[in-house]
Amino acid sequence: MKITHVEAIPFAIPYRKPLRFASGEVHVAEHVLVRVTTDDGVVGVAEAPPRPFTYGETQGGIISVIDGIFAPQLQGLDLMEREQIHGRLARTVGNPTAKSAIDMAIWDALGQSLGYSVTELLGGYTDRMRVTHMLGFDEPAVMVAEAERMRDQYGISTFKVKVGRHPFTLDTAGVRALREHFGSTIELYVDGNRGWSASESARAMREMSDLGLTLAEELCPADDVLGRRWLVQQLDVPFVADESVATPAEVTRELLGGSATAVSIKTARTGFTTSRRVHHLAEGLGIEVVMGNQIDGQLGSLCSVAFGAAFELTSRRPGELSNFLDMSDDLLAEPLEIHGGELVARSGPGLGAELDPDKLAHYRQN
Ligand code: MUC
Ligand code: MG
Repeated sequence: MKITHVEAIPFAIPYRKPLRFASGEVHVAEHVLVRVTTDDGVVGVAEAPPRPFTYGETQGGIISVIDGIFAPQLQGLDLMEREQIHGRLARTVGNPTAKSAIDMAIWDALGQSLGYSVTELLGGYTDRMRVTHMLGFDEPAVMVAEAERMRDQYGISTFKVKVGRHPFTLDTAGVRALREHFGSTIELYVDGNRGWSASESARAMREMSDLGLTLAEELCPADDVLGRRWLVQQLDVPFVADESVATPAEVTRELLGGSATAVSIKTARTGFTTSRRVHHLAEGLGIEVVMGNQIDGQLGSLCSVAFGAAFELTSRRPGELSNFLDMSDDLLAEPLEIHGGELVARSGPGLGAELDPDKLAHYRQN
C-alpha cells in the first residue's frame, strides 16, 4: 500500500447556471482532479475546487504545489502512515484544497485496499444525508422558482440563501419572498460571505427577524474582531463560521473568542483527516456543525456526503450537497442522484467513485 504517484490533472466544466455571492461568482468549474496510485495498482481520487477569492488558491497554483512540493514528500509512504502523511502536508501553511484533495484520494485508496467504504472507515454512523440547496444572488421571483424546482424535482426543503449585498434590502427581499411563498414548509438560513459590516448585519437580521431563519453564516469578516463578537452576542440563531475557520486552530480562536457559535465543515477545505479533527473539536465544545459546500462537483459532493454520513453530529442537519446540479456535466461514470431530499454515500470500497474515461478525456486541460 505504498504511494508511488500523486497526480494533479486540471479540468474545466461549465456551469449551466452560475452561482453569484458576496465574495465572487463561479461560471466554470476549473477544478483539479487528484489521483493517488499505490504500488499495488490501486488508484484513489478526489477533486480540488480552487476558490481564488476566498483562499487565494488557483488551478495553476494547486498543480504546482502538488507536483513540486507534496507529491515528492509523500512518495514511498504507506497509506496507513496517516499521521506522517498529515504532518508532511500540514508543514505547508495554506493551500487547503490542494492538501485536502490529496488527503481524500489517499483515504479512497485506503478504503479500496481494505475493502471498506470511506464512511465506514471514518465512523459508519449512517449511509446518507438530507440535502440543503444553496440559492445565489438573483431576483426574488427567480429564487422562488428555483427553490420550487428543487423541492418538486429532488424533494429538497432546506435552503441557504446568499446575502451580503448593499443595500441589504436587495437580499432580505429574496428571503422574504421565499418565506411568503413556502410558509413553514421550508427551512431557511443565510450566508453573507463577509459582505456586510457588523452593524449592517445586525440591521439586516433585525429586518428578517420574523422570517424564522435557523442559522446566519459569515455575515461579516472575522477580522472585525470586536464588531463580530458584538453581532454574535445579539443574535438568537447560531452564527456559523465558514471561510474564517480553515484549520482546527481557527475554529478554536473563533469559538473561544465569541466570534462564532457553530462551524461549517467543508471536506474540500479540510479533507477527511482534518475535518475529523474539526468534528471532534466541535463535539467536545458542544456546538452545531453544518456540512458546507465549496461549490464542489460530483466527486467533491461524494466526499462531503461520505464524511457527513460517518458521524451523528455531521448528519444531524441537512448538508449543502446539491451545487453539482447546476453544472452542465461531470466526471463520474454513475452520476450522483438526489431523491426524496437525500443523497446516499456510496457503499465503496473507498469512495465508490468510478470516473468516466471519455468525460475525463473531454474535460481535462492537459
Ligand atoms: C459558501 O458557503 O460560502 C462560496 C464561496 C466559497 O468558498 O464557498 C461557497 C459557499
Ligand atoms: Mg459560506
